[in-house]
Amino acid sequence: MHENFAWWRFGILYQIYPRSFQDSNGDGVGDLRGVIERLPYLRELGVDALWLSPIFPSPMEDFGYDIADYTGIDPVFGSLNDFDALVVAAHDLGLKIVLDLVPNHTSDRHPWFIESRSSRANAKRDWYIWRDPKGEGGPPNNWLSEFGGSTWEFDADTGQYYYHAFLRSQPDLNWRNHDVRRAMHDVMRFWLRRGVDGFRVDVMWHLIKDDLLRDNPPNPDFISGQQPYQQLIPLYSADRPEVHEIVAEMRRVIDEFDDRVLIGEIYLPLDKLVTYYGRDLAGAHLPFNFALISTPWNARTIAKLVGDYEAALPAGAWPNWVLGNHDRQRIASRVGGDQARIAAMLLLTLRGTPTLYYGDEIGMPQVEIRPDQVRDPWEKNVPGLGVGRDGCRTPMQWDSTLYAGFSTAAPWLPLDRNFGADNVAIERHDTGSMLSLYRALIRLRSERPELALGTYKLVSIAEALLVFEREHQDQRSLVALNFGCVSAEFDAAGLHGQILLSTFMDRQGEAIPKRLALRASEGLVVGLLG
Ligand code: TEU
Repeated sequence: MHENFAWWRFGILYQIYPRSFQDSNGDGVGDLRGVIERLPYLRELGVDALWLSPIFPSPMEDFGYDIADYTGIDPVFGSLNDFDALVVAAHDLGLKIVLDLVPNHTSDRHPWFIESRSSRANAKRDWYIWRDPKGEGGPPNNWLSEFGGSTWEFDADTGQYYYHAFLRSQPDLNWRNHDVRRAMHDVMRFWLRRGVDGFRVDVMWHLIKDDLLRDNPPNPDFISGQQPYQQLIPLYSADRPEVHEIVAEMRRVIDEFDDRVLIGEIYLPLDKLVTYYGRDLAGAHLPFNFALISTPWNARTIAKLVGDYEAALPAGAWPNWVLGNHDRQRIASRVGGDQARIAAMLLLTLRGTPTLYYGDEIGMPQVEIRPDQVRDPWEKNVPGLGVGRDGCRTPMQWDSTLYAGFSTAAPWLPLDRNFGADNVAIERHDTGSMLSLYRALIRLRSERPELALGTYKLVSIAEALLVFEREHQDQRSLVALNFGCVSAEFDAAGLHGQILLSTFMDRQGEAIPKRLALRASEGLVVGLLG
């Protein structure tokens, strides 16, 4: 299919954190058979593609982001047969499957690393980043791990340090080594041949490091109380110029197959982020745009963000937007209930592919985790700084039964205490619920091509009211979002049309008057005539 019409442009991605979506075998942890059981729900919701966080064999020290075998399935999730069954069942329903590729690091139990650390002379020694101690001893440079502490771990048996950007049990692969590249390309082909529709590539901007391993400079803006990692600017340890060659090579593997997508997980400022589309757009199709997650929630900053992003995009590059993921605070808790509805309307009416995080469509909150319930290794390494990610990874709330319909056993992470009221079974029958809003937005987006594919134009920002327009082949929609907690008005003189959707689900069909009034925290999509 020609890329201008590719599914990942007009479609909607839905991220599943497999440990927490649906347990089918009563061990309190979600699995692939569980995902299969819930496919009809996803179909009904109206999303187009599922991205699964890692499901490969893993000691689970970072819950699957520490992989011990790239071409298997961890028994906690099922088997390769279950995976094949999932691909068939999803495709039968018209849903695509995107896998998580974690090429930056393996688990320290991966056979490649076990070989690599066995001796300096081992053929796989150079597959990881090994260095002698500096001077009298001590780590080779000052780089810090994202998860706390040094990035260098000393291996007494061979007298050298190895590099790990994350946990010490997650040694980084050496992407300067071409055998590593070839091996990872073969991993990609293995899954692409099995029918997967693409990859989300973990920490894409970390893949290659400075060849001279120069020290990172201190961060002059560091404030005590921030995560220790932020003491330095990761100038030499990430986002190196050579990374683009690696991404382009991955893209060539993707292009060996029809209609597949390459998505990059990249936390960088917009100007750097957009370089990951690659020269001549031969890089990632969608470098994830996480800016909505970190931008202060008000009309002005959001309008500026959208404008800056639109302006930064290279010609022909397709935008995308993300509101949440398994690493960040849930949107419902960050902005509050009614503003989470504004966020939903924004996500699904901006120009670009939206990614939904499981549970956000029912308004799941950041769940409070007691110290004795903490599972996240990052929180365990640097406690008390608020980095814990367990609260956004809690079990999906399906119904009001003992374990929320997620499992027949106590789940691996606690359920939110309000799950009895906030769940799929209840919200499905409530025409004013968050779930009904998401479904209506998704339906509208599929019915109105301007919402999926049209141009974006800022119309006005007045106080807390953001208004923009989307247009495609003479069909236009106006989106008005009230970020404030008082009512607001928009001068609609000369405009004709009707309300297609309110975030409160109650004004559909109203003709628009000369002055369009919005309640506190209300968002509207208006279909314009003429
Ligand atoms: O996440 C990387 C990540 O989210 C952060 O470490 C990020 O670098 C930082 O917040 C930037 O501000 C990916 C996965 O999503 C995460 O779950 C893994 O733990 C991590 O990589 C290691 O694989």
